Amino acid sequence: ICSNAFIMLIDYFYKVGILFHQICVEGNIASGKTTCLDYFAKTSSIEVLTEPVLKWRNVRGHNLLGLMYQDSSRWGITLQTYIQLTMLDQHTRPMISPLRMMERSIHSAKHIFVENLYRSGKMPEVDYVVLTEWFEWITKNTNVSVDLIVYLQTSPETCYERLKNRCREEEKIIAMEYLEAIHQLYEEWLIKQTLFKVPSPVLVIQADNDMQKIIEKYEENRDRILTPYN
Ligand code: DCP
Repeated sequence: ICSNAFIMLIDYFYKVGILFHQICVEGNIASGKTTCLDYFAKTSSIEVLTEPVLKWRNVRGHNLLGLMYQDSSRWGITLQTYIQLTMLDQHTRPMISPLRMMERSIHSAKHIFVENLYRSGKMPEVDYVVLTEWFEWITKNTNVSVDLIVYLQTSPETCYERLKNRCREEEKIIAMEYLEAIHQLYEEWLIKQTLFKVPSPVLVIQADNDMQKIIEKYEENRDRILTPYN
């Protein structure tokens, strides 16, 4: 009985967001999010959830990411519906450590990527409205809260260079304009804060520099990132 009560108490704390510190790393495509997560995974005792890109590339044999880049007007809604599901799964997964860092969030999926498809005329209003209804239901009825956003701020040019170097097959088609559009939305959302409600405080890390300098910045900001209620 005692251990059941303890589990229920921890579950309650998790649901209301007490005791747990959930950090999301945000930034443009190829801004260095995975490297950031890997670094903190290696140098501290936190739980790290990387983005489920592998799932998006193989949903029962279908490559949704590839389809979206081939024809975003047709497949944008398909990919984003699935991404919303995988993000919901990540946010609501019971935490196995008091500190958790995850790559992106359900919030940026909606406010950046869905928004970009809609604004660029690649997603019809009807699809946008349905995804919005889903998103609003999820944010109202489940705990997808975030305690801190670490925003890796880069220039679109840097991301373009990194993207070319890493050569992910589906992404060969990505043009500079796409990275610029994503960058603008991130700046409006997290810096100007004029786009949508920001779900948590934001810590900005300049991530245009080489790896060594960026790691120095992670070290300088380690306490601010990993200490709850800072
Ligand atoms: N993507 C998308 N819609 C989303 C989230 C991501 O279309 N809601 C796409 C953009 C990329 C791919 O998925 O082509 C992987 O996304 P990320 O930029 O998040 O992952 P990276 O591995 O590129 O991040 P980084 O290089 O910063 O580690």
